[in-house]
Amino acid sequence: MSNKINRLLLTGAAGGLGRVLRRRVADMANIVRVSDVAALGDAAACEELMRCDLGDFAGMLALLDGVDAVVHLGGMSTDGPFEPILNANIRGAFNLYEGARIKGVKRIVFASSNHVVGFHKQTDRLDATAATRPDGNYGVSKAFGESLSSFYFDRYGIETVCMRIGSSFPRPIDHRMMSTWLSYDDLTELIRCALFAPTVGHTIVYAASDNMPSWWDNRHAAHLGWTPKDSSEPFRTEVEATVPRLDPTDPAAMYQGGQFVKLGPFPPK
Ligand code: NAI
Ligand code: 15L
Repeated sequence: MSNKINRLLLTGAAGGLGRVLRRRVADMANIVRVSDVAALGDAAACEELMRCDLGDFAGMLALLDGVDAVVHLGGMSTDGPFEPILNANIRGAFNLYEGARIKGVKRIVFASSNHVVGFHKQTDRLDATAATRPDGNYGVSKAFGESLSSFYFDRYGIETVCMRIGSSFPRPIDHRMMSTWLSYDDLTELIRCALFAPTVGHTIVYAASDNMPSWWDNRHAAHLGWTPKDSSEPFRTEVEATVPRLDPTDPAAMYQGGQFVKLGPFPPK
């Protein structure tokens, strides 16, 4: 990839990260096509707005028309009943990759999640070869997206960087986030690396700032050239003084997925 994309599609642009990244990806492309099923507000000078449900294949084909690369944030972002996750995350991922194949899109940056490996212990240190151990319907749907993107690379050469995002919020607010926090600046630079590294193939990267203790090892993503600059450490005193510690036998304290490992079941209605 050169140093500016012509048309970049940002899905999930009305969400928490989408609203932050809309401004931050503006210097990465000549045109940013911003999309969501929800309202998107006013278009900035470089933006095209397109409302679309990720589960609608015809809508997806229109969304991908003329697009060179995608930052895919759209979808259900927490655990819950299967149907909405099926539509947004599973059918939505299929529509995106099949649409990308048809429309000739060459690279996708996929917002995966730490919940793909949520049932590994917090004492484990994982690299990209670790077995997936999803902690709910949501984690399973993100594992599907990772698997689908691997297939579309091997079969059709569409490159993907799967960002297993930890917790990307303004600041870490609990003990678990001391390990999982990802600052907005580090996320922005990871997306830049994922879009512009010469070759990414199919890469899995743990998207966390330079936190201690670290649960994740990015040796297999070194070719991205991404080095997180921020750390949860400056927030430690405040978190330790204000947030009670969980009992160490609480599954939320034992497993990387935290409270997600205790959610559900979600029986069909
Ligand atoms: P969010 O829930 O605030 O935003 C997701 C957006 O996707 C929303 O604007 C929603 O309207 C849109 N969406 C949902 N279903 C849709 C559908 N069927 N069609 C079109 N759009 C749909 O989530 P957030 O925090 O901004 O996260 C963005 C992405 O990053 C998500 O995919 C999430 O799973 C992933 N992620 C975020 C983490 C974080 O710490 N914020 C951690 C790990 C992963
Ligand atoms: C996620 O995957 C969610 O999208 C986000 O809302 C947080 O819950 C995050 O994981 C986390 O694990 O902190």
